[in-house]
Amino acid sequence: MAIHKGSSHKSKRGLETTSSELLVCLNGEFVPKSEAKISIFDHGLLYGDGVFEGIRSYNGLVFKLKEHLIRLKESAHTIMLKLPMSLDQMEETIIETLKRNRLRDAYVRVVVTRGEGDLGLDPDNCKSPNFFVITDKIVLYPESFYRNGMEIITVPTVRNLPEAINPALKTLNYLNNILAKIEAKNSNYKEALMLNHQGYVAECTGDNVFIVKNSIVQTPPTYLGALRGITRQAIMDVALRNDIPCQERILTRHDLYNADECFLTGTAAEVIPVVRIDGRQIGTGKPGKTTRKLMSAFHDLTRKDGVRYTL
Ligand code: PXG
Repeated sequence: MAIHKGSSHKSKRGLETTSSELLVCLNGEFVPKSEAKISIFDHGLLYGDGVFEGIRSYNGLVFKLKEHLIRLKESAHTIMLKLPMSLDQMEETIIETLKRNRLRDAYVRVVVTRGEGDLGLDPDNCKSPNFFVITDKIVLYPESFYRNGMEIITVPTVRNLPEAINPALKTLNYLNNILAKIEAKNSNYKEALMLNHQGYVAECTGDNVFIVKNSIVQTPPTYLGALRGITRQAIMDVALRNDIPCQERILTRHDLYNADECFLTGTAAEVIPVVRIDGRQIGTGKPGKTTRKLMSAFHDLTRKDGVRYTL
């Protein structure tokens, strides 16, 4: 990891250590990754009962930090999980973790679990939530996908029903997405297109989906079963600022197959062109002009917008 050589920290046992091991923040304490442990009775592990966020920092700027923390707070509120600290304190903790690891460019994972309980589901038996922050790197897709575009496939697993586990919630319960990912990987694809229970396009396992048709950028409304992606919103804002019309529209697979362009958005993936879906070529089969323009505008935005920190 990118901790500078000779960085020192106090471990849980109070020993001063010198290591290049990643430091994580667990319930307010900075500990080496190998010492960060939580109970096997934690309901986050036993039941996927908890919430999380994935955030990026670019060159010492944390992108859309407030938006991510608000989404975390809202997910927690809906599952009646009380966050263990204020959003301002969380912000400080995230920045401090980045600094301690001397990371200017990083992927940040923020997790709040229901905490340690007993073997029953009842969340009231969990005394206090566990909160941790991991700052690391993430590489989801090879560089060539960004240059040449990627291929995706529709999978049989449908996106969770909004009336069951609403996909707007970013909870630790990701099995719906993981099952879809497994189905894509079984067919040698790296990402899956997920439909909702009515057969409309919802999103991918870890990314929102967009098309461009007749110069109009379109993405499914989130009520059809998609996360309100922070990158999705950033792209919609960027499009409008660049005078590119952008709409939320109910989309079918037919709309995607016959789009001029298609791309996915996500914190980890950023903006990635899609050139083939279920064996159908999209547009020219190469990343489209609007997609490339949005990729570049998004890149510029991440270099100038965000919460600044210095190492
Ligand atoms: N939809 C889903 C289901 C997601 O999990 C996004 C869209 C994009 O949202 P943001 O706010 O990041 O623009 C996500 C987030 C992975 C992985 O390994 C992906 C996400 C989260 C955690 C892991 O692919 N994507």
